[in-house]
Amino acid sequence: WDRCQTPSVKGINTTAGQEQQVSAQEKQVSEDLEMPLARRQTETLFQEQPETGNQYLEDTLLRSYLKTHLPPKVLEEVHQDLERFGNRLLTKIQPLGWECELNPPVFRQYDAWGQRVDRIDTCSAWRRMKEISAEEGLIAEAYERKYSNWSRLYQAVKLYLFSTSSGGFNCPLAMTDGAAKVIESLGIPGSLKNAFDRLTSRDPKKFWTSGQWMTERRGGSDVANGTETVARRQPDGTFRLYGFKWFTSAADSDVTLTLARIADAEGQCPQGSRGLSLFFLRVRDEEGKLNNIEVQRLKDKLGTRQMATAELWLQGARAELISAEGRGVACISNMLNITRIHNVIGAVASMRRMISLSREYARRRVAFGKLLKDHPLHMQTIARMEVQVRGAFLLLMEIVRLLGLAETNLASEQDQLLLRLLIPVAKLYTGKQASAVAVEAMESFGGQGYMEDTGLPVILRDTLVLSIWEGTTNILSLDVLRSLAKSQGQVMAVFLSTVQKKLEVAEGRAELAPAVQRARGALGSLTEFLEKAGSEPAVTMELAARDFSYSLARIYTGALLMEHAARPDASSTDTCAALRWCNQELCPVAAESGSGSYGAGAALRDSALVYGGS
Ligand code: UCC
Repeated sequence: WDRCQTPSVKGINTTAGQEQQVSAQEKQVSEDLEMPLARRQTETLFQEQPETGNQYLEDTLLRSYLKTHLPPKVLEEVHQDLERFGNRLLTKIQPLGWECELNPPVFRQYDAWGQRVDRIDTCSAWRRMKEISAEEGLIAEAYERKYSNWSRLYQAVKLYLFSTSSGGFNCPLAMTDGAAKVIESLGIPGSLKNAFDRLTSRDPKKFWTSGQWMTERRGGSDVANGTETVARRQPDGTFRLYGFKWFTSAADSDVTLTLARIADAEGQCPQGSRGLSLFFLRVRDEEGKLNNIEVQRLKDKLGTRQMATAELWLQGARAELISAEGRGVACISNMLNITRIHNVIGAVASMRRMISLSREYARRRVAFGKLLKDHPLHMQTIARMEVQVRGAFLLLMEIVRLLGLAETNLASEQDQLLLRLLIPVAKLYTGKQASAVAVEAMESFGGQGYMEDTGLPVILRDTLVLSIWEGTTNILSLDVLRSLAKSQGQVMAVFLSTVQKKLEVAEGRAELAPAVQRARGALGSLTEFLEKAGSEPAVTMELAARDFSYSLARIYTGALLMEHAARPDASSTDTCAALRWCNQELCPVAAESGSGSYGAGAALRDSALVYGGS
């Protein structure tokens, strides 16, 4: 919040008890009334500014999760580092994040003498974020594996704490992590060793970030048909790329991965998904000159304005083929799965930040003669958001726990299947949750929430992209179906048995019984739906994809909340969160199916509703 304070606004920095605050306010009001009118008009000290402290120390759910799951020795070290990092975020990094917002990147196409330069100038705070990312090991941690399978989770926790203070630097970090993952999954070929070392470096002077240039004019979601970029083979075995990339996030990155079609001797290119191959390229050379790339313009975005997103012409950019020919999509999906996890991190972090600010504001702001926190309806609203963020947080932890196991060869086949399924489920669900929570939390500040200089609209704008970036909700729902088809249904068997096991753990706690019962009912409805859908035309599953994915998200998250609430040292708050989560419709796909939303004629009826018709 500190970062959001403009010099013209005076905040009240009291930490005194609330009663004192109320009486201080009353005193202020009576003093105001005695003031000459002119002074009253210039006085700005009349709103309470919420203040949060060390994010790590204040996050009770995060701390209880780490205490429950990490081995004691790891916990001890991690705790110390996170407490230190929490202080650094509060005192140093948050103000830099705000500077990034105030000084967005500027594109300069020509220099003063008419030379084409295509420079993207970023502010010093943005460049400092890059150094901090290296110093803090925000990528390195996951690849050094100092804490074996727990390293990935630890990295995710640091990124979660960093996210809303990062001034948008979480975006290049997501893609950098994705690029490192792709290179690692290729066995770190010699030609990419230097790049891998730099992408995973703790040395700010060496550290590189990566882009992910997937989107072209004809294809944001439909990459297979929309990618027009052509790769021409050179005598030395490298390639030159020709094409137009329509959205390139963090275009100031050092390197990138991108897709293109390799032309044959006649200049013909294979079409479709199997015609795409994956390339690695340096964006600039040692002198900073672009690699036969022209920047057309920077995008004028609703949010993430701290970060340069550009339209780029590739005019013979020198690149290295890194996938097998025609295996570009399969190869880059390693990157997509990592950036989708980062998307989940961003979603949970945004929710947590907005709720923390809202909670603090309610401790200070007086309305109708009492603090907001003493208005039951206001508290109910924040409590509902708290249930959402708790569920999303546990889902995130589950995914990075599984990823950590997979990356250290400790994952069973079931763990791997579950991970493949839960990534799109979590990405699509938390993206939507975060947008809803950010809007609700903004409202909890009344008109203040709508004011630019409070910083709240920045968080809102930057949150709204999360359901679009890295695949929209519908595309991710179809990816959920892809994971089912590819595993020939095995993934569902693993899902069902894992939830069952968690429910068995929760059964030991009598107070969780209503939640267990509802989750069992939802599992039954889900199974019944799948059995029926198996004999329906394919369009049924396509129409059901989103509701089906929501059902998986709600059921699995409910099971995680119950599991957390069944720990020996669980609090009544943990139980309450699990019960409340499970009180919602856990299996919307079964409910909708019953009302004929996916059956014969449903698509025509939807179309008639949208466009009119009989
Ligand atoms: O939006 C962007 C901005 C970047 C900003 C980054 C910051 C984010 C972090 C935020 C932090 C706060 S970049 C562009 C984003 N674009 C997308 O996400 C693309 C969305 N479209 C899809 O995901 C589609 O589903 C496609 C492109 C993957 C569909 O392609 P295809 O070629 O039609 O799909 P196929 O034929 O089904 O899959 C080809 C292969 C198959 O493997 P094989 O051939 O062995 O059977 C699939 O199983 O790829 C495999 N595959 C996957 N494998 C496809 N998707 C996956 C997956 N998710 N995991 C594993």
